[in-house]
Amino acid sequence: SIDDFVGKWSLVSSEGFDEYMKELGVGMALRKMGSMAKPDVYIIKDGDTITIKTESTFKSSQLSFKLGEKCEENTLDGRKVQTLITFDGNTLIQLQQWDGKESTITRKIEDGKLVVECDMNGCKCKRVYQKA
Ligand code: DKA
Repeated sequence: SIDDFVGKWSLVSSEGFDEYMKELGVGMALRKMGSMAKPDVYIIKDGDTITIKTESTFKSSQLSFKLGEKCEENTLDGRKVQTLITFDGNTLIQLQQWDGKESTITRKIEDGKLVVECDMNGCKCKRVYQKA
C-alpha cells in the first residue's frame, strides 16, 4: 500500500543518472552536483495528499499532489512540468510533460528499499534508497 512508501529515505546507489540528466538536457555543472548529491527523500501522506520532498546539500524540491490529478511541478533542474502521478497497487508512476517532451519516474518498494527508476526517451536510470 501507499503507506509502505511513507518515511525518510536516503540514497544508497545510483546507476545511469548522468546519462538520464544528459537526456533531460541538464548542463554539465548541474549534472556534476547532481551526481555527487546523496539526497534524502521524505514521503509524507496527509489524507489524500501525498508530498515527496527531496533534500540535498545543493538543492531541494517539494511536490504535493493527489493521485490521478495533474499538477504543476518545478523540478530540481529547473523544468516547469505538468505532472500526473498514479498508483497501480504497488508502483507510483509519475508522468512529467513539458515542451512536447516527457519523462517517467516510477517508485516501488523492493526488499524494504525504495527503488526509483527514471526514463527519458528510453534512457533509464535506477536509484535505490534505504529507510533512514
Ligand atoms: C530521484 O528522486 C530522481 C529524481 C530525478 C531528478 C532529475 C533532475 C536532477 C537534476 C539535478 O532520485
